[in-house]
Amino acid sequence: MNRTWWKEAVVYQVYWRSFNDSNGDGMGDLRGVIEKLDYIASLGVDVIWLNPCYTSPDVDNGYDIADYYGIMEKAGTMEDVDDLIRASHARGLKVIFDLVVNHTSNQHHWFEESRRDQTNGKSDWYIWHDGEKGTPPNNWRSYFAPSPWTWDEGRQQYYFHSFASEQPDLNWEQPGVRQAIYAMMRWWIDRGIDGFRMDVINLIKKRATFDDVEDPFDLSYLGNQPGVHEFLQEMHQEVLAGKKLFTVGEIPFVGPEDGLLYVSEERQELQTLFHFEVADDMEDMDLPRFKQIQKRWYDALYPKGIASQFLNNHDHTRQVTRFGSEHYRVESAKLLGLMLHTLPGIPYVYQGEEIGMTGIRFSDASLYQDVAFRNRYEERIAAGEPSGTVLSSMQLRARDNSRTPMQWDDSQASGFTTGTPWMTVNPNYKTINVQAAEQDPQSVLAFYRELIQLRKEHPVMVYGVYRDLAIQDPYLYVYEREFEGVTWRIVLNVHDEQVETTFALPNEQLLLSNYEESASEILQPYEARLYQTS
Ligand code: ISL
Repeated sequence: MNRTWWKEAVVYQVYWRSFNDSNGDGMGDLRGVIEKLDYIASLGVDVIWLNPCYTSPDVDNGYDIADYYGIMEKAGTMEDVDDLIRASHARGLKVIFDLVVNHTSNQHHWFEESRRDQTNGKSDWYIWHDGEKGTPPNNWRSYFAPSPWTWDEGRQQYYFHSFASEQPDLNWEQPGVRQAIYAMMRWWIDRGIDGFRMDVINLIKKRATFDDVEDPFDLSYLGNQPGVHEFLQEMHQEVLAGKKLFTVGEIPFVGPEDGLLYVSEERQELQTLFHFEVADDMEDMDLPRFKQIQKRWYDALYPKGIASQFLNNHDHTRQVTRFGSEHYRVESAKLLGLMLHTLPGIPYVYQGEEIGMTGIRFSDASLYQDVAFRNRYEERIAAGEPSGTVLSSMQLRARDNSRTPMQWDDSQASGFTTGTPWMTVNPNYKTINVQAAEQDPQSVLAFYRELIQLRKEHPVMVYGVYRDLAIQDPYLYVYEREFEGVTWRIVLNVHDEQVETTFALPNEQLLLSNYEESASEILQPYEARLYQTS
C-alpha cells in the first residue's frame, strides 16, 4: 500500500449543534466551533468532519437540505463558514463537509418545481410513480417511515423517499440532476473545503423495478444496486480527480467484497468508506463476531483499499454505553480507543468520545426529538403496542442518545450554552467534562492524545499487516501489526472480569496501557495493552 496523507489521518466529527453555542440561543453554531478549534487541534487530529449546516427546515437535523448554497440560520452565516475553514487551515486542520445528495428537503426549489405538474423542466428530478391514493406502489419500508412512498396531491402521484417523507430522493438517472450536484460540489471545493463525507452515497442508484420484496424490514433493497459505480466514477472524473481531497462514503448494506469496489485505489471512486456491519448489525459487543468482521474486511481490502474505524457517531449511541461498560467507563473508553486506533482503518473520534461521554437514555418518550425515533414510536403506538414496551425497546439505540451537548465543564448546561440547551445535557456532566479531564493525567482525554500522537510517529499503525492471534477467544482480542521490521502486539481484555493470559509480555516493551500496573499475566477488566515486540 503506497503511503498517502489521508490514510494516515485521524478524523474528528463535529456535530455542531451539540458542540458549542456562541450566542446563547441554546444551540451550537459555527462560531462556537471556531471558538473551540484550539481544543480540537490540541487532540492532534488532522481532519474535521462537520455535520450538515446547509439551509434546511431541519426535519432530520440538517440532512434535509433546502439550499446547498446557503447556511442554516441556526448554524450561522456563509462568512462563518469561510472563517471556520480559514481558522482550521491556519491550525493545520482540514475540513470535510457532509454531502447529502441522495435526497433533498421537500422545501428545495427543485422539488417544489418537480411536484408542480408532470411536464415541468424538473418533473423527472425526483422519483414519481403512478398509483392509487392510499395504496403505495409497493410493500417497501423507508428508514424512517412505514412506506417510502408519499402521495402528492398536486401531481396525483407518489414520490419516493428512502428516509422521511420530507426527504424526497433525487433521480440520479437524470443527467441534469447529476450535473447540478457536481457543480455544487465544485463550488464548495473552490470555497476551500477539503473533501466530503458522502451521506448514504450508495443509495443513489435505485432498483430497476419497484417490485414487492419478501422481507420489507430488511432494507438492503434500498442500496448498493448495480449501476451505482457508474455514477460514482462519473462523479470522480467530474469533480474529484486530481484534487487533494478526503472522501469517505457512507455505504450501508455492503460486505467487504462489494466494499472494495467503492474504495479500491485503482477504480477511482472514493478513498474510504463506512460500512455498517458493526454499527447497524451488531447489538452490543459480540467479540468473536467483531473479530470476524475485522478480519474479513482486512483480508478483502488490504492493500488495495482502506476502510474506517468507528463505533459511534451522531446516529449511534456512545461506544462506552453500547460496546464497553459504564461501570468500567474510563477503562473501557480507553480500551475501545486503543482498539480503534490500532486496527487497520482510518479512526474517527466523535465529539465527546475523547472524554468518555456516555449515551443518555431518556425516560420520557417526549424528550426524543429525532424524526426516526418519533416516526417509529408513533407507528408502534398506533399499532397498539404499550408505550412502556415501545420506549424500553427503543431506548438504548435511539439516535438522540449520542446527540446530547458536549460536556465542557461543570457549570450550568456543561459550559455548552449560557441559554437553555436544545437537548437535555447528560446529568453526568458534573464529573465527565473536558475541564476535569484536562486536569487529570490519567483521563480518557490524555489517553486519546497519546494514541493520536502515536500514529504520527509509527507508520505501523496505518500500514502494518494485521494478524489475529486468538480469533476464537471469547474475551481476549490479541492481534499484531507489522511494518518494515516493526511489530506491535495489542492485547485487550474485552470483558468485565480478570483474565489470565500468556499473550502478556514483560513490561519494558509496553508502549501504552490503561492500567497503572500492567506487568503481570493477569489482565484486569477492560485492560488494554500495546506492546512493541520488534
Ligand atoms: O441511524 C441509523 C441507525 O440508527 C442509520 O442506519 C442511518 O439512518 C443511516 O446510516 C443513514 O444515516 C445518514 O443519513 C440519514 C441521516 O438521518 C443520518 O443522520 C445520516 O448519518 C439521512 O440523510
